[in-house]
Amino acid sequence: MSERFTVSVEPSLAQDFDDFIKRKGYSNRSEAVRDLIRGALAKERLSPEQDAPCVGVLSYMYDHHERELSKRLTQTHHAHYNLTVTTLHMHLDHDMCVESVLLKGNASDVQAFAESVMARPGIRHGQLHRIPLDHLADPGDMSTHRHSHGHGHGA
Ligand code: NI
Repeated sequence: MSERFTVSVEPSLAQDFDDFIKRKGYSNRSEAVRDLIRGALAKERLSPEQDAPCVGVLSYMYDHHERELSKRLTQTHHAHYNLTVTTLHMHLDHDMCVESVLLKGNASDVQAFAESVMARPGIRHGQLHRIPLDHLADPGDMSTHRHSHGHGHGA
């Protein structure tokens, strides 16, 4: 079931929005508005104040010949086994690797872990995407993340 509501905006804003919809490829205004609402709500849920449970997708590129880096990355992942669900590794060529790490935990823990990886020397193009889980029927099922948040990261 959908709920309908009417929004009034000035003509120039409506024109800008319609141009945006065309550029992004939305089929209609409703779909675009739904995405914008979801985006705004998700941003708030992922804020430090609300710190919702979330899944995170962290990806980055690195040179596996940097031996210390590979070793330390593995150590970091093991130290946070409660956050890291799985890692996909792609050998791009003789030197470079791309990894995509699926994370599950509270928004702030996922963010802190991702930042500690992305800030490491040798890590390139690091990026984190987080999706809040509170729309799920059972958002509290954090099977890989049993402890409460707000602690240090010494697991
Ligand atoms: Ni590789």
